[in-house]
Amino acid sequence: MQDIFDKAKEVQTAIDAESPANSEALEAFRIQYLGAKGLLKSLMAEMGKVPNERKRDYGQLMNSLKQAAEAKYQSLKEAFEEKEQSAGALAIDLSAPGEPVPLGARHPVAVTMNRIIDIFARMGFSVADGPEIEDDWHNFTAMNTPEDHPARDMQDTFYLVDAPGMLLRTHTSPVQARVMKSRKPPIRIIAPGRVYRNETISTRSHCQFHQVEGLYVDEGVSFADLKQTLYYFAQEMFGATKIRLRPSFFPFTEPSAEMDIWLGTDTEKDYRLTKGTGWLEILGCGMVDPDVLEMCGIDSKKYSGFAFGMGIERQALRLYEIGDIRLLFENDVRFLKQFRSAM
Ligand code: 2NM
Repeated sequence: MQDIFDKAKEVQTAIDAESPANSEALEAFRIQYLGAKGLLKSLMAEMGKVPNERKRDYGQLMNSLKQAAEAKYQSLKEAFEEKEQSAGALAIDLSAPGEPVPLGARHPVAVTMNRIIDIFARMGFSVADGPEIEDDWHNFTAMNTPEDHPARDMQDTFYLVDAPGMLLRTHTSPVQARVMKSRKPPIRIIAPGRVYRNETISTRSHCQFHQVEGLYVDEGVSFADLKQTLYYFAQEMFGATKIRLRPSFFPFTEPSAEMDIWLGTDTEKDYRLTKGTGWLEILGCGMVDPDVLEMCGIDSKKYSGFAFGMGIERQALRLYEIGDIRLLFENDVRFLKQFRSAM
């Protein structure tokens, strides 16, 4: 009888003496004393042998043993967990190379556009923009485009089915129309942006592309101003030494011209690009038709202006020597990341 109490007291001494040094030792401690086959369970099983008048004492002894073991287990467990966590934090190797964060790159069309904007900004042009969903008046009527002009055809222009008279702008000229209507000269703006045309002639052609158009309206603006402004642009943009203006036609300008830059035929590339002429076509331009000025609320007796327009994709292809326009719109990062250093 006394044996059982002695045994329990021994276990109590043992528990008090235990000091597991790590979580593995603590787990061994838990199994040894508190486990399903542990010492406390087997001591409890001895209860039957205890005489009735001492059962109460034995029960109390068992309770205090259990509490002591559990308290020791809990407090050490928390201590070890805390220690492991802070050890884990210190285990980070600060000298290890970081995960690379892939840097984005500007799209070649955006870079080209920004270069054009930058050059005209140096000559006092500011950027204007407007809606891509336009009305027929701003896109065509104000631009002097007759009702029967092929550009107005359903085949060429995307009209909005649910909004009669609305369309996707086919050029950025409606931006110029909006600026002329809302501001007084002097007006010196460029309108860069996305335009839409239904060009299903071949798989290489696109329904969506980018344009930059420019407009200068003031008293006494002349064709000489047009020529010098575009010559400066050609020098800055392409390093061109010579330009030429060939007569052309646009409904919104009179006279109208195409501007070519001189590349020469010295290299095979330039020979091929210029079809042996040495001249490469860059943009269209002209003096704004007085009818256009009047439709946009500008007195054509007092003011005159010049305007020009160019497609961006073609310039981007040439500047970056990209062989196929479709590459610009496939969003393949293997292609795009090649322009990572572009501005
Ligand atoms: C071009 C060519 C020539 C042009 C004209 C106008 C406006 F609004 F003043 F009438 N904006 N853009 C223009 C003139 C555009 O693109 C080839």
